[in-house]
Amino acid sequence: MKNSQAFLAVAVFLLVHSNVDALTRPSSIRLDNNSYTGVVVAINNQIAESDVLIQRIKDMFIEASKYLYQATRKRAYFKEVTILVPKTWTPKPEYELPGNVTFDYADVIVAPPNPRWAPLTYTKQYQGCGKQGVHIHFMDAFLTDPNTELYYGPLGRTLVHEWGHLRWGLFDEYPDAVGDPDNYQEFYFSPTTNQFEGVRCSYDYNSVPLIFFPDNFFYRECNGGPDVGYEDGCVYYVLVEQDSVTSSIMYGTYPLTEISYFCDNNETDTPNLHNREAPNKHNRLCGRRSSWEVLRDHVDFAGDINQPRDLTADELIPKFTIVQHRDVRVVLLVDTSGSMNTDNRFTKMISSSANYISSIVNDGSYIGIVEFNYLGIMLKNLTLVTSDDDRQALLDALPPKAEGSTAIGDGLLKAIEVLSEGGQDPAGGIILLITDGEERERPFIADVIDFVSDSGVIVDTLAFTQYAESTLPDLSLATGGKAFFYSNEPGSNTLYEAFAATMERGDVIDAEKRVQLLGTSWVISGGQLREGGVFMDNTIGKRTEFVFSWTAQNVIGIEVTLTSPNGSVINSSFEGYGVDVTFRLLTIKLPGIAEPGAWDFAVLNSDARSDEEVSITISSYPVSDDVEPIIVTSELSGSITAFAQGEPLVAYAELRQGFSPIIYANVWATIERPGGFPPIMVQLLDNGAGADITKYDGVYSRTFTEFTGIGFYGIKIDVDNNQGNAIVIDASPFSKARPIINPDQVFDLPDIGGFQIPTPGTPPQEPKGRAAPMFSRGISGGSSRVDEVPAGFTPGNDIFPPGNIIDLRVTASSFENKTVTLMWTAPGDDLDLGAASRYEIFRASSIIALQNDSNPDSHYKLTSDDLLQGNLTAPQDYGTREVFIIEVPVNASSVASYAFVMRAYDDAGLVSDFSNVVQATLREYIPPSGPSSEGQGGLTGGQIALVVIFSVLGIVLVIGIAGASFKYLTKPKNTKTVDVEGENTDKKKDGNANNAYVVDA
Ligand SMILES: [Ca+2]
Ligand SMILES: [Ca+2]
Repeated sequence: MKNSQAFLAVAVFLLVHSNVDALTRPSSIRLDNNSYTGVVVAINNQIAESDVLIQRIKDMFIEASKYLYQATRKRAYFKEVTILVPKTWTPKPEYELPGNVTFDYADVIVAPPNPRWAPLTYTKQYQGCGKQGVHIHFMDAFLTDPNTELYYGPLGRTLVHEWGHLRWGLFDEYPDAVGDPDNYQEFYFSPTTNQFEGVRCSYDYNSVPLIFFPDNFFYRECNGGPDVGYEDGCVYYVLVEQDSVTSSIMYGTYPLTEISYFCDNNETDTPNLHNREAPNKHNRLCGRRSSWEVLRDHVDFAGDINQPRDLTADELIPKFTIVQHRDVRVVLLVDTSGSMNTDNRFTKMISSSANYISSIVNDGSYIGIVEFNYLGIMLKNLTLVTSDDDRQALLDALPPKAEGSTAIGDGLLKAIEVLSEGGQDPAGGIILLITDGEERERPFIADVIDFVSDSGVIVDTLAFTQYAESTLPDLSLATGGKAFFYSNEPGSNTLYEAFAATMERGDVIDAEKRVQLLGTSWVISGGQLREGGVFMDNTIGKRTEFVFSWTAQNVIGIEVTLTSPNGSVINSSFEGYGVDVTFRLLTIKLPGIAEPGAWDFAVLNSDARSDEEVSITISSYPVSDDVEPIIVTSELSGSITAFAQGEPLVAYAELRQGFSPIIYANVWATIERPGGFPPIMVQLLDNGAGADITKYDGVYSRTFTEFTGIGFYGIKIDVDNNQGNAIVIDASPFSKARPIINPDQVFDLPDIGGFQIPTPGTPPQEPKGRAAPMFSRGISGGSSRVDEVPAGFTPGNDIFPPGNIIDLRVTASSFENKTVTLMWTAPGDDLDLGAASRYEIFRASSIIALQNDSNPDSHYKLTSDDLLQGNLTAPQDYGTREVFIIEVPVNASSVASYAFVMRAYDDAGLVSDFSNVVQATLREYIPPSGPSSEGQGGLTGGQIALVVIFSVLGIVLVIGIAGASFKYLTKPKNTKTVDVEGENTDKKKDGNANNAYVVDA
């Protein structure tokens, strides 16, 4: 295999990674000279081999490049795109080596569906407005099924919409019942026009207010009107035929050929003018700034860079490089300098290396070993692991002792040499660098970082204690690697995690991924027993291992007893119970499939005289290919945290089974801190507030603010089922983005990849799910480094204000009682932690009045006299739902409207930014609702077919609003003519001001 790889290595495509307000995940996207490069599309290894799919991806980018160039008014296009195909596909000569391209860090993934969004494409975004997201997720059928383009418009346009989410941190401008359920509304009252308006951007759409009755399967014009509002369930239905509108791409109606741009704030350019009043997610998270206002502050365009440039059609065609996953090659680069003898660092490193070689390395991987002290020394060349003998040969090569200086740079060069043996290209090889000390010998990391990065190797770094070289995260970042921190304190076990991460780069399918149930460390006093447990869920159970390491030399330091869920006891007499005194490892391997349920373990320090440090790692593998395992991944806001500039550290954990998000789970982060301070635990929440921008997407978020000084902050994530409450999302039976079609043509919509296209106007429902199995997981969340603290800082200082309220909303209003009910999630004293001390709530006539005024606090500030419920001076703890009922003056005859904005203070007088602004409408007249007043109501499911058949003759509904009559009729399935381009001859404008139209039979 080695030789054939060398022959195939016609070229290696290397990506330069950078840190653009990124997460700890590396990104190689750049915009230079109007050209996007470093864009990675990765195809999941569960996707069947398909040349058509590759071609569709290429076609999509070719189209997207032109559309992006137009949409950015000649400022950006796609120049270079790398497509990563899985190892499971047949190798081809044109597939290049993957270099440092991996599936996990790709920008666009083609993968099995996430049922929360399927069949639609979505962008996973952890952070917020203006920040880069995680990836765009296409279901493969969405790319290959011709129905996609019929109903959702050209793929290239879909991609540019998603690119707005991914690269620039823009959000959807359409009402989104799935992605933004708490804030979903179709219409709002505009104090500017004094009318009820549909949520949209720009204003210039032709539309009709329609209500859909899924049980009867028909539409009719909504009761109500622009002056009084519409009945519940009414949707703003965008028509296929438009006159002047040209924006916006983030509104999602790009199937209309007219839609060519992102909204801007130029008041004279109405077809592209941003709608600042619309209560959508974009306005809520981006402070009501238009897409272009966000873009002009983005690193791609800030400072007037990438100004418009004329390019030919040929120049806009991207260059594609296809690369393929290869075998995993790892060099362990271990620090054997004298300082490693301190605090048992060396023994722990060797124990975990031995465990890695024995248990974690997958068959078919290549492993080499290099040590460094005064210089780098090869201990074992790259060895293909296929047998126990291969593993033993590697174990025998582990270094026996540590002494001397620290030459990290030379170690890196030696490791690259090992990866280059036999003329192989080192690109794509992984170096796991484990070190505890500052560099003493040249070359330093800084001397070799460019060479290392150019060679295409990936360097994962494991910082061993606070003293570890502070350029390690930079080295990981520059090479697309991951930075780990091991504190050497009780509770920390990232040592094992860092090793396991190397295998995950090997294109392992989920069904073959190692799952870590627990990773921790304990100090057990002499002669004492300590007990713990894990829950073995029914998705895993193969190759289950309980691994314990101890530190005392040349003795068996511990004894372990396991108790299975049915009460069987496993001890040293068990066949799978093994002890290795040389590497200080006690391993219990369970044969077959481990019994699901609660496994308890007890560890005895058998030496009565001294304390023992015990590391514990419990892992298993998915039980079969048919059951998808529960996977937990995590990210931090950055591998470096600018605390001195007031930046907090944000932890994110994502929980899924296959690609289905798991919600309502219990997720905790433990953060280890420098300076000898105890670790802090915070609960991560999927609540759509504070640091969490999307509710119920299976991404749990929380800020951490309790810094104790300069050094590494290591994160551990623990997850469980929350006492049986966790749910795996199966389906969201609602279309977040609607296909743009005539309402008389929506019958019998096809499916895409097995997911029915939801009929536009289908009433939103809660996501559907199934109970998650009982499970528990404990993983490392990586680490972040603080280089500088604010002037005069001592731990405990109040540095952070309360968090910004991003989910303020109006949940009720009463014209009769003259009340408005506001709801939001309480911020903390320090961002997401604790409780604030008081709230300020301002009331104005309109959102525009607030926005046009540079001092929102010049508007009326509520006092306790205005409140029927709620207390301005007693905010609740972070994450608690606040409900305030506010009395407002109502002088108008039928409709009154107020905008509200608020902020929170802490006890140190620090204040949050203003919240999102909401507009409350109080109206006297509530339009009646129901299927219709013409006897169409009450149709049962069995009668739907009759409706469809009779509709050939025309079921005519007459609605008596303002004297206008509109007709809608259903059509039989066989007459369906889908036309998204507005060429349909069945309809014509009726010419009235509402732009509603009549459908003739
Ligand atoms: Ca979330
Ligand atoms: Ca504070």
